[in-house]
Amino acid sequence: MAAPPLRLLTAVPLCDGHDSAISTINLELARHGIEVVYLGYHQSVAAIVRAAIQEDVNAVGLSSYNGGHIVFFKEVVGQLKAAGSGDIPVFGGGGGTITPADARVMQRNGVDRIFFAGTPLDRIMAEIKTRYARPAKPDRKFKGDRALARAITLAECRVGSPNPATAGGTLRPDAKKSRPKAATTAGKTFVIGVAGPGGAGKSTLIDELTSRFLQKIPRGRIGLLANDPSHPGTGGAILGDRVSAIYAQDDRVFFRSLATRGSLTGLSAAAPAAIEILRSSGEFDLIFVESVGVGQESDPFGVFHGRKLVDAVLYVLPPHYGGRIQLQKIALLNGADLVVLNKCDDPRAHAAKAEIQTRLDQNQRGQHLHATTAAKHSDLGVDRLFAVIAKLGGLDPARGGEKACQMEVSP
Ligand code: B12
Ligand SMILES: Nc1nc2c(ncn2[C@@H]2O[C@H](COP(=O)(O)OP(=O)(O)OP(=O)(O)O)[C@@H](O)[C@H]2O)c(=O)[nH]1
Ligand SMILES: [Mg+2]
Repeated sequence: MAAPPLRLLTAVPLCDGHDSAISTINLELARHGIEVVYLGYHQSVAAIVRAAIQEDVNAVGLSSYNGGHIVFFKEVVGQLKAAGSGDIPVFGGGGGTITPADARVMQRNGVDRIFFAGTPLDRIMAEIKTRYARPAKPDRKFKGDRALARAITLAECRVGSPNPATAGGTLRPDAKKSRPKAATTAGKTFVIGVAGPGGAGKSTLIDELTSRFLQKIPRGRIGLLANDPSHPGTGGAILGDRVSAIYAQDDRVFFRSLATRGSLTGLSAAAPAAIEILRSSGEFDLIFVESVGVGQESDPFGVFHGRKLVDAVLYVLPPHYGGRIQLQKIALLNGADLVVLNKCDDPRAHAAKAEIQTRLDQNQRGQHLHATTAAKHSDLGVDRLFAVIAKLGGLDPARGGEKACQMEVSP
């Protein structure tokens, strides 16, 4: 099986806001064809370990300037081991705050490599590529989320490695072959595809809906599959949706980032398989699949091909979509099951609401526009949207104390 591209998780530890170094490193990694899942700064050991496992990364890179590196790195190594994922190496840097003497202690504690101040970026990149590249193989020892994560990695390998030479131009043949299959597996998992223009607030909205899920369905699990673009030239990617996923820091959430790797559909070519892996695990009540920021003609979930990949499509628009003509051109407004106007704190939202609802009325499908401000915690619009989703998906109230379906659903 072909070696998949290198996938790394990067983060800055708790009580540390020095993110400038890691931002430079992230960009450089992506420029070298590496997929980087960036978790953000002020991150706990538990959050880093959970993300490393769910993302099935080749290694974890930490950037630490707060002086607590010896203890923190040791704890990450220890918790990875305790979780049965001691095969994931931990490396990092922290400029002059990590001395060679500290690094020796850290290496005795199981840390793989420390890059000191003054190390040229090119040398760091070359070493990372040789040290951490390895083919992904099935491993029966993996359990729980790591087993799911590895199955998704293997699915990504099956649909092909990135090819910078062809990625920018055409839909790759293997991507075509694995175009959305119909959502065939009947069962309790309700899968929602979330599309919309770049920056509309898809990830923020999904995160807020995740918080509602965690509140209302206390014993269920939710899966999040976030597709982000690979760079057409280098094949690298900054998989940045996880940074907005505050509520993913809960064991009842499985979050996996997928790079598009040359697929021009708005989804990774492995997305259908990844959905099926999560569905067939039987663990998830609800799955959100976020597409990359899509254009006017996009149909990432196969709505217009009679082979809908998901159970429902949610289309998110921001108030700054242009005007009536732009609305008319957005094909998915005809096919979406749920349409959301997000960023309703924007003064343009008032006029946008009326304009979009008129556009939806022309479809004669009884589509109702949901108005949300996902950036605001406890937004009533998000509450109502979740209630509609819970009803639509038949989320089982028996799995939770509070009955999701009894929440108010009127707009
Ligand atoms: C820039 C900076 C800031 C900026 C941070 C901006 C930002 N958003 O990151 C600002 C001004 C905000 C800031 C604030 C503070 N800072 Co400051 N800051 C620095 C400074 C000058 C540079 C750090 C840096 O980004 N270097 C650039 C990187 C690219 O180079 P490098 O550090 O040499 O790293 C190399 C390798 O280690 C490697 N690397 C680094 N990380 C990683 C990760 C991976 C995965 C890999 C592969 C490689 C790698 O890359 C480089 C390649 O050569 C350092 C001093 C210094 N000269 O290091 C202090 C320093 C880190 N800060 C310090 C302090 C004390 C603070 C404050 C607490 C000050 C205060 N009292 O408010 C605050 C805390 C802020 C917070 N919230 O955490 C101290 C830390 C002391 C300690 N730990 O013992 C330092 C060392 C300054 C000092 N001498 O006192 N800081
Ligand atoms: N004012 C305002 N900003 C919001 C709202 N929702 C999200 N944002 C901000 O909009 C920016 C983009 O949000 P994301 O959730 O990353 O958007 P996205 O659609 O997932 O973006 P891509 O995945 O890159 O396409 C972030 O800075 C959010 O904080 C909102 O309701 N109001
Ligand atoms: Mg997003």
